[in-house]
Amino acid sequence: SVSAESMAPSQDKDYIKVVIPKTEEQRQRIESSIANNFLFKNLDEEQYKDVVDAMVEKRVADGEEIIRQGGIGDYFYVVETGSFNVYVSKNGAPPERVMDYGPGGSFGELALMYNAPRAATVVATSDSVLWALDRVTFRRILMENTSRKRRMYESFLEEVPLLVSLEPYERHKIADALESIYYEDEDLVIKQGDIGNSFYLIESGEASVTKFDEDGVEFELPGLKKGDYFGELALLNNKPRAVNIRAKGRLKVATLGKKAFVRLLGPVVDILKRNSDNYETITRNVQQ
Ligand code: 1OR
Repeated sequence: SVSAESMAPSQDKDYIKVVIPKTEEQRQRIESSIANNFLFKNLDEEQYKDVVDAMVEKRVADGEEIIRQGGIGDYFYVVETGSFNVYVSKNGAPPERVMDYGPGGSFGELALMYNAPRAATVVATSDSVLWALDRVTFRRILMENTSRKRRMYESFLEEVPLLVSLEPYERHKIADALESIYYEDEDLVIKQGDIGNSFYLIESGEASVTKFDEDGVEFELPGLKKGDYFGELALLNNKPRAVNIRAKGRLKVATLGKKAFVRLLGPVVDILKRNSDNYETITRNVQQ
């Protein structure tokens, strides 16, 4: 009999791998540049090697334009060192600065994913080092995961009240960083007094909220439902978790790690802070 492995369809390998020779030192610099980048998560060993093999080092000077809005998409870029500004011009208006990138950031995926013109202009704001990945390798290895995740979270994130003021692209970046976790009825999601490392959005189900008062008596606070968020307080203030949160029935949450929370939710930090000002009032009202 023939083993399944030897029957692997040959059309799967119907491409020529891009291999740009590089030194061990370069490989290590690529590895640390992509270590915390969500688009490179969940690659298997071969995919990881193919991506590293295909990357090209690109040194750019302060002021150099890497991508021009309206241009054709050729490469996807990861920042090793340096800094970049992003400008968008809408309907012929003068370009406005919408974003910036530093080490570990990445840009230029949109035109490659959607066969669209470049959506923005990206300019170096210091002498910088980039790693460029060609369009074919990007599409073969990184695209599926990325677009699947963006699609999966898109409609949910559109309906989270906290995030309505964001640009669609900002929600896409959040989707890249999210991971879903399921809890069963009564499972403890957050424990009062613990150190906080994650932020949570409720994708489905409900959660109950309780708090221990100074005498160690646990009392109930208003619960949480789909579209609500929690876990921001400990991250905003670097304080222990203020309450207990438990699943009420089956609960599905999307979580964001602390670094991603700081980077991606910057634009709504004022809303988060304003909303958290109400927590004390709510607690006092419940305790009375
Ligand atoms: P690209 O291939 O279109 C330009 O080339 C890149 O700039 C783009 O991929 C993104 O990686 C990146 N809208 C669109 N593209 C953006 C944006 C952006 N920011 C960075 N890029 N907006 C900024 C959201 C804060 C929306 C502005 C209306």
